[in-house]
Amino acid sequence: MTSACGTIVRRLTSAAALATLLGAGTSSPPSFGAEPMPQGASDTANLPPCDSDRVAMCREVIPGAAPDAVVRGRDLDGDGDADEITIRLEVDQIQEEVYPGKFVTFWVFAPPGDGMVSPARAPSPTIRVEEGDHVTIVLENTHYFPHTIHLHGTIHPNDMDGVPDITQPAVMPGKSFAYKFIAKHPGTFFYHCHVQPDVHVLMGLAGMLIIEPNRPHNSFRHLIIGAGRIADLAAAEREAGYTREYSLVYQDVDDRLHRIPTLYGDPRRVESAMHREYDVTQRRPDVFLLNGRSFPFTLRDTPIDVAPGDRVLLRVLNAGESTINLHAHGHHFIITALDGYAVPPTARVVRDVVSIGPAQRADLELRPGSDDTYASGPGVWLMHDHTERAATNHGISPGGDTTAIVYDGFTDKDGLPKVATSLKRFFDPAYYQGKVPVFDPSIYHRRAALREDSGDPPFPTRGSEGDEARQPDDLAEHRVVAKSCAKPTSTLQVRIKEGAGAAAPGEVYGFSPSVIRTQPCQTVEILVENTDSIRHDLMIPGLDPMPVLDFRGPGVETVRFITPDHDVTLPFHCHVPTHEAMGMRGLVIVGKGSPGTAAMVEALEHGMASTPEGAVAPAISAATPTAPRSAATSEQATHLFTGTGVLKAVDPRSGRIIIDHKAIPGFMAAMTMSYLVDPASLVQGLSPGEEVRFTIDADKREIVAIERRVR
Ligand SMILES: [Cu+2]
Repeated sequence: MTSACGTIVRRLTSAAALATLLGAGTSSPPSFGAEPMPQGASDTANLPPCDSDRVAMCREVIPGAAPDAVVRGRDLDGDGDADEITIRLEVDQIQEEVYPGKFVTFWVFAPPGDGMVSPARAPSPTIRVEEGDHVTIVLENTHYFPHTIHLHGTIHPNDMDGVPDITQPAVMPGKSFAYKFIAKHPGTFFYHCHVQPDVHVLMGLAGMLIIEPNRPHNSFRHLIIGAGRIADLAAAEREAGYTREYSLVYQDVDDRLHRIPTLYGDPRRVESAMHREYDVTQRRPDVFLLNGRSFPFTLRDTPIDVAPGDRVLLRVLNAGESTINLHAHGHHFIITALDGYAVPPTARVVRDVVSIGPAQRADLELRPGSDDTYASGPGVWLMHDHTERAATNHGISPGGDTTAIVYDGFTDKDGLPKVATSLKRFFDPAYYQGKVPVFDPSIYHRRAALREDSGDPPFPTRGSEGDEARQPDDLAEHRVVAKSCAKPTSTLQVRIKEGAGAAAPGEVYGFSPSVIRTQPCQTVEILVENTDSIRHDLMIPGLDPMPVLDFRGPGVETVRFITPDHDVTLPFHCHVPTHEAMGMRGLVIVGKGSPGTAAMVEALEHGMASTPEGAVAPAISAATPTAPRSAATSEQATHLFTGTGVLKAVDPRSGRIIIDHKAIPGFMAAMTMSYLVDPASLVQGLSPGEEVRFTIDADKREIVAIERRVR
């Protein structure tokens, strides 16, 4: 990663990690006779990006992901496309706003992030490979629990089945494992974690796996973040006459389970609460998702865009625990495949409701148009699970996994379908908190107080437990508090360990030592030994320029920086999600440090968070129960900062941008960051490469205004 002023040092790949990637590592037995990679291919991060002319030895560019997240290897069958596909997946804990005001914590598989930026989102990415491909999925377990990947429905070797204890041990925190298989039968499949699946699958460690039939010159993207529209149809789909294709992943959430990881900071407490106290037989789903979102966000994220005459392939996976009964208004589905195997053309049935049980897949064909048989004509047509509770958000309608079939020309400037009245009230969090009357009160023709009723209602109600508040993210802890001094006068060299091999009792990952004492105006060189086969991302965010060292171990790399010219205490942490909470935090003490430093050191050594008065706030700690953001917070004065930068990626679906921004005085050093833009419609029309000026609300941690810069 580079930034405008080059302050971020990013080390990409260590020799040991590379050996693993190339199949020579000790973490897994090679299950097919891969020949050694050609010379000069040793650093995958330096491979060129894939383009249509270059079929082999290249890397796919995924905004926000490390350059070696998806690597295409050699063309083994000589038909003009790459047949060695290596995909790296970490396990991230993330929080997503699934409908207005509702934040849900997920565990997802995601490609490694690029420093400050992470491409992780719910659901786990859709993986696509070609029949005959030699596929390597490297699971780098960056999480604090053991995990595996089970390839559901595919033909693969027994020792690649990913079932802990039965076929192999689970992949421990800080370890990696390469799942290798040759893709056989083409179709729509499923991959998921098989450790404690009653919890891990439902937390989000599940995604769609598509095996495309083998065709010449069949190049396509191998990872679709967040599932959804598949823009680049593979050869066999084009051959079959399809013009558009969608990956649709349905999930249902019992939010009581998803709240647990944010309630407890100690992994032993999380284990006990999730795996022994939470009882899946008493499960009560209340959030229903299509591609990680509920209505109305589904309309923005996964509308089924069609045109008359299209033939649309919907690949549907039920990654939840309840059967879905998928229904389209005005259209009939033709069921072309079930569980990855084709329904013979003579046996195909047409349905307006398709029931899909947990883990099942159905390939459905839509024939938009106006033919009196399959389609009723252009417009905006609802498509939803006809299990009525699944069309609600915690019992308030409309919500859930509802989306719409939207004909071309029926999308508004704000990216939402053109509808008969307005969707505005559904974007107000108050609506789904039950604070807004469903019908306009003026229809009752009276303004008097409600008449008295008596007793408790004889029906189940929504319950009084508060919705999960948005977790504070780490932006606030990344504010610049000191500048490096201009003329260093001395030098200090320190060696530290990071990772599972440096964890203190009760922690999963750690730094050892975690307190580094320096002097003002000193050049500091920290030799960092990463004990793990995953990446750690050491960061000292309070210092400008910000020192960063992100590399995959095991191995040793160095980060250099110059301390400020005054006494100050600079907390540092690992920026990989959850690692800070699981023990990877420390302090650089310059001179005597900030007031209250002794208490911070004390807290660090006893695994407690502390924010002494006058000291730099230490990063959010595991031991701090997360207080819900009170209503008062939003009433306080907002803190607005203005910045400029160049757009690296724009996702109008979710209203997220990745921006390489210059220093934002008083707020943050120059760096590449991913931000939500609110409202999402502000990103309409912006594209990567454009220079923009933006205003960020430091409390909401969202960009609230953005405009193109006139050069
Ligand atoms: Cu880490």
